[in-house]
Amino acid sequence: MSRLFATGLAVAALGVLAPAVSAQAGHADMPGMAGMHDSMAVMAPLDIPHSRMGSGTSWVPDASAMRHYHYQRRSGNWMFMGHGVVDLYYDHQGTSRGGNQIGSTNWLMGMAMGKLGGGMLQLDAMLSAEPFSVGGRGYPLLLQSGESFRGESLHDRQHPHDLFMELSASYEHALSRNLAISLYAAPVGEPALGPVAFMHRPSAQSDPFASIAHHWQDVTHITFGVATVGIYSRTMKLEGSVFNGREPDEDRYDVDFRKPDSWSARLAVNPGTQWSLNASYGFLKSPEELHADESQHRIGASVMRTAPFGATGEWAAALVYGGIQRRIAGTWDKVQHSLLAESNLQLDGRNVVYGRLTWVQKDAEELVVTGFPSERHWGLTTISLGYARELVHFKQTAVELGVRGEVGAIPAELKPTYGTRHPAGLAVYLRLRPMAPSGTAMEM
Ligand SMILES: [Cu+2]
Repeated sequence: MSRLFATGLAVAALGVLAPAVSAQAGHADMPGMAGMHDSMAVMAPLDIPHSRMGSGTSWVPDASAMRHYHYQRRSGNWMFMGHGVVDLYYDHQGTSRGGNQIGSTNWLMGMAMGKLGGGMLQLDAMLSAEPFSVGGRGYPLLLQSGESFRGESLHDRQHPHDLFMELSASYEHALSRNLAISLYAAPVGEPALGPVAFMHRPSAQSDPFASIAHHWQDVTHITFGVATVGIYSRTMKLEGSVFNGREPDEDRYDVDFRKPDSWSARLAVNPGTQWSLNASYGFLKSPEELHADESQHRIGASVMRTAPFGATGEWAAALVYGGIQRRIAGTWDKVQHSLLAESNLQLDGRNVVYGRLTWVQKDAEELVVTGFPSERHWGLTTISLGYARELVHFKQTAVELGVRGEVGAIPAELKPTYGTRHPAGLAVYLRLRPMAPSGTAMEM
């Protein structure tokens, strides 16, 4: 009951956000869009469009449509934007390791951008009601793993996001016509590591659920204590971060500070408006509370493309690699690899089809499978497909009905555990999010 109540609160929050901002600035009408682009061009160094902003300090292709609400004061010095997604789902995951749940995955984000000292100051706050609306044990998702609940490793469940997903401040300033610097400080935020987190990844935007490689690729998007320095041109950005390497604990309402003991570096390249590539490396000191003596090397690389589709549609795709190497009892273990291919096809203003193919190596301990040495590992493959249709929209908010299925292919050794070599799950959901700005991709 409290889960439904929390979902109601999240919907209400989105409902308040939408009319409050969209009443001030018509998102869909062209004069509004043009006005926004002009003033933002003045604000952002090197004329880099705001559509390039991903999660944290990451980049996505410029051509990616931004589903958001915006509001700009007449003075033009400050601009406010709101993003958000609220899903109400019924999730059924098969086998004895699955489960059924009604709940809500959701996040809301407010951003403020202003001119300061010849540069641009940006303040971001991103919140999620998932600690209430999903619950501490997370939602059923076969073959998923990572983080903990009641002191035990979670498996076949996706943990909820923390109440505070991001609280950050960044400042960007041009050094010359072709070069600028950026500074990012966040009590809760994302270091320059890995691909764009899935909430902000154009190819993952319609999927209410995480990939089973989340902990191999983009899990550091909630990090408690991050400082990042970057230098960039119009097409390239090099960044370095120092941060607290410990993942969020199971108390989802607090901010878990520790001293900055980890670091990362990332190179991003945007050659043209439709592409974005990046590669990163990170050293994480003691990321897991349940394995406090272990550290990790993390390597990541991704290629993203967003292109117009038809008159009003958009096709966003991504290929993501993530690898983890653990140091266990003083020696570096084998690298565990993961690979993901993802696609989001917005056919028109109303219909979207999306899919994801994931392959990841997980070990017996991670999956909590008994009868094998803990380091025994397997390659797991899943494919998920989804379709959503916009039923109605009010103000600038779209209400969509969607269905999402996922089926796995696992080695014979795991068959006794799952009872099948093809564990499968299905979810139906109602989704609220800002409307697709039809034609934006064409404008770019
Ligand atoms: Cu996450």
